[in-house]
Amino acid sequence: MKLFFDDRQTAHAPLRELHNGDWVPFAENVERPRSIVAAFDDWQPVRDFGMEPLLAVHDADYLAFLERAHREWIAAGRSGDAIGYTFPVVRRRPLAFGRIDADLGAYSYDAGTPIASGTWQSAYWSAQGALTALDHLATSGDANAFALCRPPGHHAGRDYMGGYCYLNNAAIVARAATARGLGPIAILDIDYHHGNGTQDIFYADGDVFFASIHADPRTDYPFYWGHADERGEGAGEGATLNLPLPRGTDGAAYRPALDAALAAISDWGAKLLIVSFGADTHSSDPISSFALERADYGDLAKAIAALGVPTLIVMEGGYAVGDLGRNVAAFLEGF
Ligand code: OKP
Ligand code: ZN
Repeated sequence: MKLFFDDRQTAHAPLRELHNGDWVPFAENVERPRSIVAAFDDWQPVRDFGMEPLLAVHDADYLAFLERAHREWIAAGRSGDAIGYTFPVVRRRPLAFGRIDADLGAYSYDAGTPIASGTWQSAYWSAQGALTALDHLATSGDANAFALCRPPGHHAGRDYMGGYCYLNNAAIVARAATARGLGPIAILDIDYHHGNGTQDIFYADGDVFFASIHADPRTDYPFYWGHADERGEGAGEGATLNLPLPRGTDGAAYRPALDAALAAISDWGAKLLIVSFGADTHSSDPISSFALERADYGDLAKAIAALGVPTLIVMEGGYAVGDLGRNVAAFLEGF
């Protein structure tokens, strides 16, 4: 399987995040991609597909904000990472008056997604890596490809960041694939956390099927999305499938949910599968509470590969940096 990564994805290095009312080291750190890079010998270069595929998913105003936000933070006399503190969740109006603290709140739904000096550069190349992997899949005849996306993407929506995510890599490649006539497309999100940004982008869209297996949002981030009764709306009614599982879920308990998601994807008639893969389902993950083991990842991959559908894997979470590279390798080797 061909693997795609660009070193500019390590420019993003926020120092800390707000966690349970205190400052802690930023969990989505550069040791993550380094651990995954070290687990494989051969990486392919990332190509630049420009802004157009990003604009097919995200608002132009939001992208412009991401690009300038850290410069404005510094211009306002601040140091360190840009983090908002006021979130206009009540009757938000599209006000724009150039105040960095107002913009940080308007374009995010949490305070755990800081913007550092290298954030835009890394998010941009993370998305380009996914697009390069898609291009490879579409032109090589290979059955699968892997984009080491970092920062991750599945919590980012059309005009908001959140959950360590800025650009929704899975959504960007799904739209690009649809534009290339590679559909019908299904996205299978097997990160520990619900992919609320991806779900939101395609919620009323009948062209892309979204299935997610994740920790029950009644106990886990992002709380407000990912409940089993969320099934899509309008033209997208029935094209969203949420399979929440309790804390403590191990490989055996995970498997029926995976089989249900794969059956739904097969029924949908998907011709291209995008997997949002998070290794934060592992028993050793410091911020998550499932109990999958390394050997389980090979089994999941084999079940996914048995669909017989070309598959593009994009990296989402996974924070046990000591195990991360080997866990990702176990998953990819299963294909
Ligand atoms: C991103 B991905 C405070 C809580 C914030 C956010 C979790 C984001 C997970 N530290 N936690 O889905 O792995
Ligand atoms: Zn996650």
